Amino acid sequence: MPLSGRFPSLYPILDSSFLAGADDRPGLLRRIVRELAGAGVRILQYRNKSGNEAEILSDARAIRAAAAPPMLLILNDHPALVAAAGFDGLHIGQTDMPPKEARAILGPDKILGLSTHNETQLRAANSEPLDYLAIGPIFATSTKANPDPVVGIAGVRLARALTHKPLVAIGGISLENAPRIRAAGADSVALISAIFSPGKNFAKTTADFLRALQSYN
Ligand code: TZP
Ligand code: MG
Repeated sequence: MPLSGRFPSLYPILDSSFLAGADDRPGLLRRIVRELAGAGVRILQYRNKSGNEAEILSDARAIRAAAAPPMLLILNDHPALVAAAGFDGLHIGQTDMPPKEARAILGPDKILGLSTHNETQLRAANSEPLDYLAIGPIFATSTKANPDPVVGIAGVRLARALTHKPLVAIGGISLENAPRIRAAGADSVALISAIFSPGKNFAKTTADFLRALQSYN
């Protein structure tokens, strides 16, 4: 579990749907990683809900090739590909394999995170071999298919009271609401559409978020 020091306050998640139709997919991945790293991002998740293993591995390797430490790279959903991609960890959800099984595949040195959506799941996750917990959706989101009910800022406060593990808030997070979420006790905010939407400047957007969150660092 190589998470040392404070969990990075900003956790961008690159969903593969953002890459659809790109003329130069590895080139776009390279540009994204370099712009985020240049802005100060220290953790990035790659999430692909539709591609086959070959596509996921190829994207992940392009991301790995462009990213230098200290940026931590987390793969969504595919424990068996983490080592092959040279990634630092895995993120799983409630319908994926149990954390202990994922940990057995990853070994002790990789980061493992789990999505939770309510008090029961948070309490259960506390005693699992997990390096961080995500809670959400905090606000309404159109990024995730069939999202659980929103938990709001009160859900962040409750989650903070229930776990000592690093806590990542996700779902509908914007530049405007991010500071309130951190103030409610989340260590980090995870973002998909706030960063990865057509026409966004990745470097500027992430720098704006890091600035908005910096009083909490
Ligand atoms: N899990 C809970 S909400 C969500 C996921 C993957 C989607 C977050 O996307 P956005 O665009 O930041 O609301
Ligand atoms: Mg999953």
